[in-house]
Amino acid sequence: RVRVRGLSIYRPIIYGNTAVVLTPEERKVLPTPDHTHRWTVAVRSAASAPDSDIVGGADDLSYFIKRVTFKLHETYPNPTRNIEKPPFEVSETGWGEFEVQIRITFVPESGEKAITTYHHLKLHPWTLLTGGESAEAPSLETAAKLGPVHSWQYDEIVFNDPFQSFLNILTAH
Ligand code: SLL
Repeated sequence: RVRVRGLSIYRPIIYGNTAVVLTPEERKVLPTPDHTHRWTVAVRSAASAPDSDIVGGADDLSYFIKRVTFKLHETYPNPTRNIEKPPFEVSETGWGEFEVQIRITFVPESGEKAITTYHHLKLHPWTLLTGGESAEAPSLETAAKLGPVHSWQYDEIVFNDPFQSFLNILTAH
Protein backbone atom coordinates (compact mmCIF):
# COMPACT_ATOMS: atom_id res chain seq x y z
CA ARG A 1 0.00 0.00 0.00
CA VAL A 2 1.44 3.28 -1.14
CA ARG A 3 1.09 6.56 0.73
CA VAL A 4 1.09 9.82 -1.18
CA ARG A 5 3.66 11.68 0.89
CA GLY A 6 3.32 15.41 1.38
CA LEU A 7 -0.29 15.49 0.26
CA SER A 8 -3.21 16.62 2.41
CA ILE A 9 -6.81 16.30 1.38
CA TYR A 10 -9.81 17.40 3.38
CA ARG A 11 -13.55 16.87 3.45
CA PRO A 12 -15.85 19.52 4.96
CA ILE A 13 -18.49 18.33 7.40
CA ILE A 14 -20.97 19.81 9.82
CA TYR A 15 -22.08 18.27 13.05
CA GLY A 16 -24.63 19.39 15.58
CA ASN A 17 -28.31 19.25 16.36
CA THR A 18 -31.77 20.60 15.79
CA ALA A 19 -34.45 20.57 18.50
CA VAL A 20 -38.14 21.38 18.72
CA VAL A 21 -40.49 21.69 21.67
CA LEU A 22 -43.03 18.87 21.88
CA THR A 23 -46.67 19.92 21.77
CA PRO A 24 -48.84 18.96 24.78
CA GLU A 25 -50.56 16.41 22.50
CA GLU A 26 -47.23 14.80 21.55
CA ARG A 27 -46.20 14.68 25.20
CA LYS A 28 -49.40 12.89 26.14
CA VAL A 29 -48.72 9.95 23.82
CA LEU A 30 -45.08 9.54 24.90
CA PRO A 31 -44.25 6.86 27.48
CA THR A 32 -42.08 9.57 29.09
CA PRO A 33 -44.26 12.60 29.91
CA ASP A 34 -41.30 14.47 31.43
CA HIS A 35 -39.72 14.77 27.97
CA THR A 36 -40.12 18.26 26.55
CA HIS A 37 -38.17 18.20 23.28
CA ARG A 38 -37.54 16.17 20.19
CA TRP A 39 -34.02 16.47 18.81
CA THR A 40 -31.73 15.11 16.12
CA VAL A 41 -27.96 15.02 16.38
CA ALA A 42 -26.12 14.41 13.11
CA VAL A 43 -22.93 14.42 11.08
CA ARG A 44 -23.50 15.68 7.57
CA SER A 45 -21.64 16.87 4.54
CA ALA A 46 -21.04 20.61 4.65
CA ALA A 47 -22.25 20.65 1.05
CA SER A 48 -25.91 20.54 2.11
CA ALA A 49 -27.99 22.60 4.52
CA PRO A 50 -28.09 21.34 8.13
CA ASP A 51 -31.87 21.00 8.15
CA SER A 52 -32.07 19.47 4.72
CA ASP A 53 -33.98 16.23 4.30
CA ILE A 54 -31.74 15.13 1.49
CA VAL A 55 -30.25 11.70 2.11
CA GLY A 56 -27.65 10.21 -0.17
CA GLY A 57 -26.43 12.02 -3.24
CA ALA A 58 -24.58 15.17 -2.28
CA ASP A 59 -25.00 14.43 1.41
CA ASP A 60 -23.76 10.85 1.32
CA LEU A 61 -20.58 10.63 3.37
CA SER A 62 -20.53 6.83 3.32
CA TYR A 63 -17.85 6.63 0.60
CA PHE A 64 -15.30 7.55 3.29
CA ILE A 65 -17.21 7.21 6.59
CA LYS A 66 -18.00 3.67 7.69
CA ARG A 67 -19.73 4.43 10.97
CA VAL A 68 -20.63 7.27 13.29
CA THR A 69 -21.01 6.44 16.98
CA PHE A 70 -23.05 8.84 19.04
CA LYS A 71 -22.60 8.45 22.77
CA LEU A 72 -25.63 9.91 24.52
CA HIS A 73 -26.14 10.79 28.17
CA GLU A 74 -26.32 7.72 30.42
CA THR A 75 -29.98 8.50 31.21
CA TYR A 76 -30.79 7.09 27.74
CA PRO A 77 -31.30 3.40 27.11
CA ASN A 78 -28.41 1.95 25.08
CA PRO A 79 -26.60 5.30 25.09
CA THR A 80 -24.00 4.18 22.53
CA ARG A 81 -25.66 4.41 19.13
CA ASN A 82 -23.79 3.04 16.13
CA ILE A 83 -25.01 4.38 12.81
CA GLU A 84 -23.61 2.38 9.91
CA LYS A 85 -25.21 4.16 6.97
CA PRO A 86 -26.47 7.62 6.10
CA PRO A 87 -28.12 9.63 7.37
CA PHE A 88 -25.59 9.56 10.21
CA GLU A 89 -27.97 10.81 12.86
CA VAL A 90 -29.88 9.94 16.03
CA SER A 91 -33.31 11.30 16.90
CA GLU A 92 -34.65 11.16 20.44
CA THR A 93 -36.88 12.94 22.86
CA GLY A 94 -35.67 14.30 26.19
CA TRP A 95 -35.69 17.08 28.73
CA GLY A 96 -32.05 18.11 29.16
CA GLU A 97 -28.97 19.30 27.36
CA PHE A 98 -25.76 17.28 27.53
CA GLU A 99 -22.47 16.61 25.79
CA VAL A 100 -22.71 14.13 22.91
CA GLN A 101 -19.54 12.23 22.04
CA ILE A 102 -19.28 11.73 18.30
CA ARG A 103 -16.84 9.16 16.99
CA ILE A 104 -16.27 8.92 13.24
CA THR A 105 -14.84 5.67 11.87
CA PHE A 106 -13.52 5.71 8.32
CA VAL A 107 -13.80 3.03 5.67
CA PRO A 108 -11.16 0.28 6.12
CA GLU A 109 -9.47 1.16 2.81
CA SER A 110 -8.51 4.51 4.36
CA GLY A 111 -6.16 3.04 6.97
CA GLU A 112 -7.14 6.08 9.06
CA LYS A 113 -7.75 6.09 12.81
CA ALA A 114 -11.20 7.01 14.05
CA ILE A 115 -11.64 10.57 15.26
CA THR A 116 -13.68 11.81 18.22
CA THR A 117 -15.36 15.14 18.72
CA TYR A 118 -18.01 16.55 21.05
CA HIS A 119 -21.19 18.49 20.58
CA HIS A 120 -23.20 20.20 23.29
CA LEU A 121 -26.79 19.20 22.52
CA LYS A 122 -28.72 22.45 22.48
CA LEU A 123 -32.42 22.51 23.30
CA HIS A 124 -33.06 26.04 24.50
CA PRO A 125 -33.21 29.11 22.28
CA TRP A 126 -31.04 31.52 24.27
CA THR A 127 -31.33 34.91 22.67
CA LEU A 128 -30.31 38.45 23.57
CA LEU A 129 -33.83 38.91 24.90
CA THR A 130 -33.92 35.74 26.99
CA GLY A 131 -30.24 35.99 28.00
CA GLY A 132 -28.67 38.20 30.59
CA GLU A 133 -27.11 38.04 34.03
CA SER A 134 -29.25 35.52 35.85
CA ALA A 135 -30.91 34.18 32.75
CA GLU A 136 -32.96 31.05 32.69
CA ALA A 137 -34.04 29.27 29.56
CA PRO A 138 -37.21 30.79 28.11
CA SER A 139 -40.48 29.07 28.96
CA LEU A 140 -41.51 26.17 26.75
CA GLU A 141 -44.32 28.34 25.43
CA THR A 142 -41.90 31.07 24.36
CA ALA A 143 -39.47 28.50 22.96
CA ALA A 144 -42.24 26.88 20.90
CA LYS A 145 -43.03 30.29 19.36
CA LEU A 146 -39.37 30.93 18.56
CA GLY A 147 -39.28 27.75 16.47
CA PRO A 148 -36.64 25.03 16.03
CA VAL A 149 -33.23 25.46 17.64
CA HIS A 150 -30.20 24.81 15.44
CA SER A 151 -26.66 24.36 16.68
CA TRP A 152 -24.11 23.31 14.07
CA GLN A 153 -20.35 23.41 13.80
CA TYR A 154 -18.31 23.38 10.65
CA ASP A 155 -15.18 21.27 10.51
CA GLU A 156 -12.76 19.86 8.00
CA ILE A 157 -11.50 16.29 8.23
CA VAL A 158 -7.91 16.36 7.04
CA PHE A 159 -6.13 13.28 5.73
CA ASN A 160 -2.35 13.64 5.59
CA ASP A 161 -0.20 11.34 3.41
CA PRO A 162 -3.28 9.32 2.38
CA PHE A 163 -3.01 5.90 0.81
CA GLN A 164 -3.15 6.16 -2.98
CA SER A 165 -6.20 3.85 -3.05
CA PHE A 166 -8.02 6.01 -0.48
CA LEU A 167 -7.10 9.17 -2.37
CA ASN A 168 -8.68 7.60 -5.46
CA ILE A 169 -11.89 6.95 -3.49
CA LEU A 170 -11.97 10.52 -2.18
CA THR A 171 -11.36 12.20 -5.49
CA ALA A 172 -13.85 9.99 -7.34
CA HIS A 173 -16.64 11.77 -5.39
C1 SLL B 1 -28.88 17.95 33.07
N1 SLL B 1 -26.61 17.22 32.81
O1 SLL B 1 -28.95 17.66 34.26
C2 SLL B 1 -27.88 17.23 32.21
C3 SLL B 1 -28.37 15.85 31.95
C4 SLL B 1 -29.90 14.40 30.68
C5 SLL B 1 -30.82 14.36 29.55
C6 SLL B 1 -29.37 15.82 30.90
C7 SLL B 1 -33.85 12.05 29.22
C8 SLL B 1 -33.35 10.69 29.03
C9 SLL B 1 -34.41 9.66 29.47
C10 SLL B 1 -32.90 13.20 29.04
O2 SLL B 1 -33.25 14.19 28.45
N2 SLL B 1 -31.65 13.20 29.58
O3 SLL B 1 -34.64 9.60 30.66
O4 SLL B 1 -34.99 9.08 28.57
O5 SLL B 1 -29.55 18.85 32.56
